[in-house]
Amino acid sequence: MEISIQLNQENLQEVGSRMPVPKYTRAADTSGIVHIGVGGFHRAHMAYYLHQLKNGGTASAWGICGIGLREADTKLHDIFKKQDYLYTLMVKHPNGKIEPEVIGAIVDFKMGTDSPEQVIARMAAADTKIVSLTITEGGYNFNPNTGEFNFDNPDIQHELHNPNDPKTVYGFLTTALKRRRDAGLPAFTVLSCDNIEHNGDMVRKMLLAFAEAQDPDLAKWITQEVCFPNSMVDRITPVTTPADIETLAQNYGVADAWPVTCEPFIQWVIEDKFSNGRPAFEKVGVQFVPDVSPYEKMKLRLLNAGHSVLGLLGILHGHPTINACIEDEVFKNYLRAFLDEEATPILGNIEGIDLEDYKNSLLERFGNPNIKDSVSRICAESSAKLPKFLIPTIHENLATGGNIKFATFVIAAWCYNSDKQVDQNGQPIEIIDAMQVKLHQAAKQTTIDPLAFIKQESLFGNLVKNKRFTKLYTEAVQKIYKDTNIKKYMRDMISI
Ligand code: CS2
Repeated sequence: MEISIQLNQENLQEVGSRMPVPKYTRAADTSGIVHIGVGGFHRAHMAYYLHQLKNGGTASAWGICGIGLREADTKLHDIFKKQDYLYTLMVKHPNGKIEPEVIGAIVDFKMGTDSPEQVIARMAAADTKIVSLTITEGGYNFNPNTGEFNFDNPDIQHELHNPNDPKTVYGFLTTALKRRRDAGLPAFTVLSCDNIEHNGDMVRKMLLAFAEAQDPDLAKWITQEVCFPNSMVDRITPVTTPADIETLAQNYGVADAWPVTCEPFIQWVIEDKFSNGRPAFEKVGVQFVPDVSPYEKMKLRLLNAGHSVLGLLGILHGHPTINACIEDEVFKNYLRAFLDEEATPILGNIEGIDLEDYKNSLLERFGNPNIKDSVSRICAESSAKLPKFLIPTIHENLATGGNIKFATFVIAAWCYNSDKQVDQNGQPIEIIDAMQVKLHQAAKQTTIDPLAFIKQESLFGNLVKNKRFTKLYTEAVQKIYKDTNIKKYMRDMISI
């Protein structure tokens, strides 16, 4: 392949001879959507849907202004700016085929840490109609046990009293909404795209708790004017690796410092409640429904929980990726047994969905050998994920007398990983988790008190009081602490 061309607006035509590029005109001032948290997922999902819509000739007035609220977002901001906010999406098919395409839906990017004012101004601008979020499960600032807003966070305390120097999404949203109200502008929609059941209701409840404490009149206005649709989002988006950047340069001659890779599958189900208009996303396959709850629950309790089952057991066993887990018959059958015996019974009937087909397709997606989704991505921030993905399933099965052994064993593995931080071959496991220190402190008491890890009430609620659970859990941790060759225990549990 000839010398690589730098991906940017000026070179777009030339890049277009090597891969598909946007067919539409891009302008920084067409940003009806302001998006907080421009990770790989947003770029593979919402930005891609908008890109398709714009390519089809509709939505020309819509664009996305990305926002970073953490210092860590500076790296993307700097790279992105040099590329005029263009990036390559590399769709990776199971047969090895890669389909790269340049996405142009993001037309601007601002850092809240550099200048809160420019972010507030953008959100408060007359043409902003939607503020969407992918701030991760941990970004919502709630206590997982009580479900209430966490006022102890020092950033929250700061912005509560300094509305013009916001730090978190809540400070930015309230200050921008206040400006809109004072200027007589309509409110924007707050659209959560995170993996949380009732994600719209959740952000609404948290934002109102914050606004109530800051400015009760504003809270009233928000209650009346702002829509918070619930949505279910889905597309597996692994972490970009140096090999992906290399593939793009070598095979396609395009220099992109931060491409995004993803699976072919994509899904978005949203409640059609918008305060101030929306793009016609239904034209590109987005489903608008009156109630998204059954879809959310299905996805979180099957796909996301399934990921955590494979990730937490796989990392201890030494499997590097989710597809390596699926290639291992014991892991694959264990996952299927968890899905069939523990997750499915609590889902009930979901209208229009065949759960058998859904689970079969999940196993295929997880097994995509070209995706190489690392178990470390899945295990990252387990303390924010498991209270949403897996622990409620245990609670619900305990209440109905359902099976809990597969999920319980996963919790025991999580405890062991948090304590020892090595896999069964003695290789270090890097724990990436905002609660890493607390998890480690609790887990390392296990040999003295087998239930020490479960006593973390903010994660497990009152699980420690349930005898059926504690008996199974104690047996599971004792087994793992005795011998980390978990595969033999897993094999016994699925009897193959
Ligand atoms: C994963 C998700 O973070 C996780 O643990 O389960 O990122 C998952 O890949 C996406 O939700 C897929 O839509």
